[in-house]
Amino acid sequence: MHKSYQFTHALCRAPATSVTDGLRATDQGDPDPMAFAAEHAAYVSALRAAGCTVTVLPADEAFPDSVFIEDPALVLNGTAIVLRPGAPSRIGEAAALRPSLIATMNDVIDLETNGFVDGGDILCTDDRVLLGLSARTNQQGADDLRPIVESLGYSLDVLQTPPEILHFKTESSLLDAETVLATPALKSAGAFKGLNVIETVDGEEAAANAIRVNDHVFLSAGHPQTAEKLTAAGYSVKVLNTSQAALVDGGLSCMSLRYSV
Ligand code: CIR
Repeated sequence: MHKSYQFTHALCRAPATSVTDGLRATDQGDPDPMAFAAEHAAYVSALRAAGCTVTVLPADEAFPDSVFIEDPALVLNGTAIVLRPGAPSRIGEAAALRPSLIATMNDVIDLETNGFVDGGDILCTDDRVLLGLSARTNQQGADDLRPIVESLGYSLDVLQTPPEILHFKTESSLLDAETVLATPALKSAGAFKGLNVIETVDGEEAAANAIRVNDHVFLSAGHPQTAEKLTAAGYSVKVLNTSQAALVDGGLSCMSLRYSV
């Protein structure tokens, strides 16, 4: 059992109509809530088709970015760690999510810190947690997360995400127990020691926010050469539309917490 990509369950949150106020680095227009809902429903269907029992929490209008449920929590071995998101408008998402984590996970641990950690900055293998420092995740958060991660049987590597990248996993994802998909920029930052790296094709950097779910790699649409590269490497690629999420800097990994109980 590869706990880093084999999952029985996933937890999602329906997009709020307030997602039109979602954070973004560059404004390319607001997402359309109806189109986002359809995109999200297709994503949930794909998780179910890949073998996950999916719980979809109701939209939380108080938090425009709450569809990106990966950021306020991390799940390791069925234990949820309630994180402390680094964007002021998102910090309250952790407390809002906590009761649902208690209802669904084996155990819940609170990250007690004055620092910050976003789940989007964390990539897990079967026994390693790679944490990228970013505008959302700082050293204090990393230091306070360390004992929790180690108590759950993982090592923690703290890395520096290049400043132009929102989250560590904006530009990387796990493909199997030893292999990641990453942009050349993140690879050359030296983040993936001990792992094989497949690079996204030039111009297709946004493909790096993929997810491996059981037998499939979910890849966002519009990246045909990277899809071909992954198929040639033996992965079963499932292409999903993420055009609405992309307008607010979100992608495939951000929209679920994948876990096994
Ligand atoms: C944000 O800026 O926080 C959201 N608009 C996007 C979060 C994407 N999450 C992720 O990469 N894990």
